[in-house]
Amino acid sequence: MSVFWRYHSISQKRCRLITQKKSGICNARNNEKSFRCLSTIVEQPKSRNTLKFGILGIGIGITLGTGYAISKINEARKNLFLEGTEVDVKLLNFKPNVESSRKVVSPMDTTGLKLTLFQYQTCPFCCKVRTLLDFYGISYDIVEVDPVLRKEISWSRYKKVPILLAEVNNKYQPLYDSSMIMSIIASYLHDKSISLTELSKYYPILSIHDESGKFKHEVVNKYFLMYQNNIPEDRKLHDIVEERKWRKWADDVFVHMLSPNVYRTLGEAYQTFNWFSEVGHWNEYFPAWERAIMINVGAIAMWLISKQLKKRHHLKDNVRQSFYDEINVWMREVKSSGGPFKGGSNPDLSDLAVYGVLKSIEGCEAFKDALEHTNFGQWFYAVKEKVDSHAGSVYLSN
Ligand SMILES: N[C@@H](CCC(=O)N[C@@H](CS)C(=O)NCC(=O)O)C(=O)O
Repeated sequence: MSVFWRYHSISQKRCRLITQKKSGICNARNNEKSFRCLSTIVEQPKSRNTLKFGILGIGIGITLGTGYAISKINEARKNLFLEGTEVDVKLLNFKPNVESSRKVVSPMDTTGLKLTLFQYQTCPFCCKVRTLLDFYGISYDIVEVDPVLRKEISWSRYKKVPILLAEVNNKYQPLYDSSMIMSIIASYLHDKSISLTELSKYYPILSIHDESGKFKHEVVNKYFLMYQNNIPEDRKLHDIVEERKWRKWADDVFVHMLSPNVYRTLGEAYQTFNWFSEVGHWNEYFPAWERAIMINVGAIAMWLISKQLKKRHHLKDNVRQSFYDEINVWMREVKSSGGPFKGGSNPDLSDLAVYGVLKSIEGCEAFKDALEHTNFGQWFYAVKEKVDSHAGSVYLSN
């Protein structure tokens, strides 16, 4: 209505101007007559303009649609060309110019490793890596990454976290993917004569299309430890295979229980993001405007996305039930291996991986509900005690 009114009053003005120009006389009667004669005409430009705008809109739509389709076709062609090729991970000559947010210093650390972890405090994959480093008592710097703008990792072509940057012979080796990072560090602790850079060659990153045709980067061997023909005497082959299997389960199955549960409702999504902000010390690292974007955009986006994730990973309508079911699957495994851990009397890498995943939601409603409705609490707090006391540091002297 208001749009029409504006159009009409503009048309009246235009009408007067045209009349004045044509007659050359500024005469009220003339104007009125001219307006009357033109007022029928102004309705025609309106429909012509509507048609013009319509055609223009369709034209823009077709152009944008075609542009998008062409860019998708080109991307698909490029990805097809990359199928089966190895991603070239370059050593950096300089450390990226990003200030570390905080340092985790362990007095037990004898590794000499100089590590910087680019992370989100509550990302399950980052929690897995921190759990491993803390368990072994390895010192590291942390760079907290803004999950929306991600400017702290603008130096990297890989745009996910965690990224562990290791100083090796005055250069910087970026290590990607939480499971690969865990395997590389554990392999290094087993035999420190092989550098992290050399070890990383056992974990090539390949460009592939998965079974659904989606293009992705796959880290080969990421669940394998490189024992170099020297399997520790206290490890049986069965334990090694089991450890691999359950680490993979943590990534392929268990982690997918989290988002639909912690972002189940908009209220829960906001509660989750406020807890992320609290434990991630966002008020120390990010200005208020950036924090507001992170919390509001994050909570609304994740609440919406979690509905698709629920479908994609086949969770029950009552998503909590699926979460409890998987926790029970895990606890049965822990029990069957004699406990208190899956690894026996000490946590193995699968204990650390599953613990890391759960740790990432420790302050959420879903975690509290799971404590009440399942019996994982005893195992969880036993692992926590081992991690917080750096119980794995006894292996550093190897
Ligand atoms: N397979 C990777 C997954 C890492 C991952 O998905 N990280 C998420 C944070 S929880 C991320 O950075 N997402 C950013 C994005 O997908 O754009 C790993 O295990 O490290």
